[in-house]
Amino acid sequence: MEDEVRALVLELFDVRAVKFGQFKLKSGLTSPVYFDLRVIVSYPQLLNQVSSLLYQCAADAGVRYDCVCGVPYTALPLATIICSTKNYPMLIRRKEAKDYGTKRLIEGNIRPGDKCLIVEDVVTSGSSVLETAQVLQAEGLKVTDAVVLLDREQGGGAKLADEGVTLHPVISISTLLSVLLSAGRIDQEMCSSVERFVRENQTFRAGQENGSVVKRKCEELSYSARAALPGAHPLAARLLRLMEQKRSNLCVSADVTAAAELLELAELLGPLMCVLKTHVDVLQDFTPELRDRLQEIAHKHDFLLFEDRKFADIGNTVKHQYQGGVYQISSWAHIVNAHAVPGPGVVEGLRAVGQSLGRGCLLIAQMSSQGSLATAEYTQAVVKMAESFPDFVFGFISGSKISSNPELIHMTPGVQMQSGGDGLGQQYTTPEEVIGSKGSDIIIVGRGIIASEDRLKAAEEYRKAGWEAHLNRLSASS
Ligand code: S5P
Repeated sequence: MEDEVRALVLELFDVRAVKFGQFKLKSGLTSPVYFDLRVIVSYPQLLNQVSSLLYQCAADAGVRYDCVCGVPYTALPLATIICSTKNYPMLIRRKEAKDYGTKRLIEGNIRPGDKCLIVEDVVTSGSSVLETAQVLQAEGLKVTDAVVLLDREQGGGAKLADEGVTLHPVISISTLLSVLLSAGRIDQEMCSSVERFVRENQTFRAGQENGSVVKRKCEELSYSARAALPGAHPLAARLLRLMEQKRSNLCVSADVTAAAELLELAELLGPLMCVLKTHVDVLQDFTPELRDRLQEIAHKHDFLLFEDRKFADIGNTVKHQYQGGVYQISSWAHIVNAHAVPGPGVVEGLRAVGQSLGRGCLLIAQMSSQGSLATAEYTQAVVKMAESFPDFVFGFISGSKISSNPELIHMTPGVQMQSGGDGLGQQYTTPEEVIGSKGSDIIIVGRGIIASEDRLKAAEEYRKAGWEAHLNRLSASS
């Protein structure tokens, strides 16, 4: 296969499916190499050649499978050719987020228990392959292997292995570089620059500690390092910076019904928290003066205001709900949140009001309540939606870390010192678990503090527990 791979690398270079220069990636990073394998559909012979090598790669590795699924979209024609020429049934994964919930996620005849081979064009972090594997597994299929044309060797193989999927690459980036270098298509300087980029942009590695395999995400950065990332939303950057300065990842959920009590809490706990979360519609005496006072106190103690309004309507309606009415939320709340269930229109409506004011939005990807209907597919679709509004959505309400993008912030409600519930469906997890094991960034604590006899003391205990869990997580990953 070596000669065939060598010929293929040169051909990919010649049709500009592999490019060298300076390319801004979705993550905001500038990469010296870029792969655009979509172009190969214009070269039927190349398309056949790639498909045949993918098939051969799985065969050489002794992989047995009953059906094949291509990761949408570039790998779809490749999977089609493999299935049609080698006589395998094919499955198609739907990708359109807007169809989740109403349409099937997989098209084709699913036979639970069958083994499905995944086909992909390029792997960087491995998350697209993993997502496809999870959707297939949710339908009862077994997924243990994936073939990929090009592995960028940035940690995708290790991440997939960690999730029980073996990656079989036809071409690794090191092979690609050595073929192009020896053929004189690139010079040593370019080769070294790509090698350096690959080395410095690893997304995952697994390490041994105390004899057990520990997952280590290399993107485990301090809050201030994340604030400095080029793609961080300005509000996220501000929040991450103040978290570092105040040594606090505590958001207090001030669910009280009297304005005076809310102001008292803001003043008392201001120095300890990074965010004050409100439900202004439960106040019996909301006034425009309250808004002004809250803003003054937030400014004085350097925390952000988060109105937990959970918008969930069509774009035009949420626009009015955000801007107008009695509460005029957009005029004072730095942060709001929204359910993704109406589709992207809800974010577009909110963004039309909030973006020019420098506001930001969190999407609700999971809920802490028992029996929540947010399935794994729903959560994945929310992550996708967030990624498509980087100028307004800067994170999630979720039970755990659901996106490996360090520019996005995860805030987790349902936190108390003891796990348990409240008799009305709320489920509690401890700060150590939320920040330490589940990888979230901010704990949202309501009654754990509000119902305590000494609110200041309780808030300090939560701040300390959340912060120490964060420091422990950082040191475990270094
Ligand atoms: O899934 C969720 C999302 C939110 S924002 N579960 C939640 O509990 N919340 C909010 O967090 C909820 O509305 C309340 O304001 C707070 C939790 O309060 P606690 O008293 O149970 O800590």
